[in-house]
Amino acid sequence: MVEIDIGHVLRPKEGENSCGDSILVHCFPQIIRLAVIDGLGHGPEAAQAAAEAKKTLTSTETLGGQELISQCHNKLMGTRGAVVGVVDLDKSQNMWRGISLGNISIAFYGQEHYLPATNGGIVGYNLPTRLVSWSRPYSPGQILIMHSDGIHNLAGLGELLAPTGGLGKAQAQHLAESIAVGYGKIEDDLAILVAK
Ligand SMILES: [Mn+2]
Repeated sequence: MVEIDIGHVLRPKEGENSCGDSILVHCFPQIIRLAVIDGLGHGPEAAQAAAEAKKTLTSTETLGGQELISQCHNKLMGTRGAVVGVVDLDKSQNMWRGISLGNISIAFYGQEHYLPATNGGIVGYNLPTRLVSWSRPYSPGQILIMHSDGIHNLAGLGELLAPTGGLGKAQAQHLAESIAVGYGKIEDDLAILVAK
């Protein structure tokens, strides 16, 4: 049985009340959908684009990959647009499936380091004609980290998160908070999601 521990941190840039970044954790019957969204720019209009993307991502379990992103793209037209990273954990098949556009980082740490392929483009603004998605078997011990560009490059994190590293055994929420404090940019909205 798949059991994952999820933690996340979301906060606006300094001096802003509404956050243009957004985080989604949604349990469908078969899949757990995780997403990090960065609405373009900052403030209420960015937040509105992110909210629209979040609404679409929770509206369908059966659509995935390119079709799901295309649906988001249609719904976000007329908004600021957003960059989006979506990862589904399929509990019946023990598989991760993901797709991402733009500046959303997705990486697996733990026993092995894996960086899924990503795509260019902005949801609601310009979508590549062909989008690359990926899949990967689920196994205990994996640490999935997804974040917006409100987090600096996580160089060196792999060693800390290795089974023998200092943070490898930490709870997901503790990891998300430690990374937000250590690597977050105060001049940008910030979203980080950790699943392990
Ligand atoms: Mn940003």
